[in-house]
Amino acid sequence: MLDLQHIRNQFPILNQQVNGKPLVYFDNAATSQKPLSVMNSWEKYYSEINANVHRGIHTLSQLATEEMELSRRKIQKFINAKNDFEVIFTKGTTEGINLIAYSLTNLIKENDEIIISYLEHHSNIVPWQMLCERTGAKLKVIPIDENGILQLDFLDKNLSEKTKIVSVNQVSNALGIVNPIDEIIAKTRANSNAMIVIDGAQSAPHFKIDVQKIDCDFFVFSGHKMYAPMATGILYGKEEILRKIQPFHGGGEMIATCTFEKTTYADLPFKFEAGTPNVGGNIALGAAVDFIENISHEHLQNHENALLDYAQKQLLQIEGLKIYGENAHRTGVVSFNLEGIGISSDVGMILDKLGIAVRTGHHCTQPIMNFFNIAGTVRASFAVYNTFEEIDILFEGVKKAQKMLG
Ligand code: 7TS
Repeated sequence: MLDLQHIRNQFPILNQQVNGKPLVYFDNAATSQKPLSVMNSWEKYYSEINANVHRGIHTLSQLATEEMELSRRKIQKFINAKNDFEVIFTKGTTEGINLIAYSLTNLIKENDEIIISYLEHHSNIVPWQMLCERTGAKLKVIPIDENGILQLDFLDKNLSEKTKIVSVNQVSNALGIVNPIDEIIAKTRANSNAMIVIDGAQSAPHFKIDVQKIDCDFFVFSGHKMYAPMATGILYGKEEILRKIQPFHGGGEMIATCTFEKTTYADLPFKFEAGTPNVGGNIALGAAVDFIENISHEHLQNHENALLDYAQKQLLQIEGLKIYGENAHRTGVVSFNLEGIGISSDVGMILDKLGIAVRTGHHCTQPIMNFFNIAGTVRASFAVYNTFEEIDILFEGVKKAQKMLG
């Protein structure tokens, strides 16, 4: 069993009043709160170690380098990458996907095809559109049904030797739907030579990730959604492909030799890590991995699934409340609207007055909102420190909002 009070004690931010009410933080899909161990790791780095990495022979620089590389190895184990140099520090999922899309430019030609899905966050749409603009490639989109479930027969009809990239998320941020990436990857491997990119922004905080078992070519996620500081993230890439593709940013640290005539690039992972990295953040991301592993994925997931089941059961008692993706396999998110209340932020504002933090609007997934013909939803998203009592507070809050706005 999870010792919830012990866990909550590690998140001092939760222990406060907002608008005169105890804070109920249900905006974890946007960013999670940070435990003391992560904050202590950050503080220790800046108060005892701070120095630039990979470039100094002095003691602090070596210490900073050791700590950051230790964190890289923790993350390697966390996602079961074969090699630590396949783990590249980024500032988040957005940067990771942009890096891949840019670095693949030379391998993509006119009329090649890139497949994404209807459930993607804008950051798994726009970088591919930009790649299409640079190269003349075409973007294709796996459709969804009214439950938000991906229609995979689309892949049977559309995968071909023209398909060069398939990029999908493992969990949808707007609806919480868990996508069948095993099936998507199996179909892709069987019917094309496409590279497979998995956006794990909403899965890495919840699931055990095994990139070798998944057999993806790239896996990207954000540290700040899994208890680590802002502007941290990871791009995993298979060695063979990382060696083949061009760097994203040019500059310090990513070169082997540099003359005005020609520059050769550093080995992995440094080829993709130009400039001074977020050393303190990258080290604290290792502390966030420790935090999750100390709880264990099993406990974390059991608790989060129980929260979701309870939230859904409670909210569905409210007449006129519609949950999007209600019948799909979901994790961590409940996304809903109240009949007759078209502006989700009106509900969000009332909930805020009650101390409840939810996200409202399109959640950077406008195509999903267009599909359902809505401007946005109210989204409550859960983390390991959330409680059933907090869901009761949400339930009462939504009923109150309905009364006030109805
Ligand atoms: N992909 C998915 C599936 C996401 O949920 C997000 C962020 C991103 C990519 C981008 O991550 P970033 O860390 O680079 O910003 N999603 C959300 C959200 O749902 N609310 O705020 C940010």
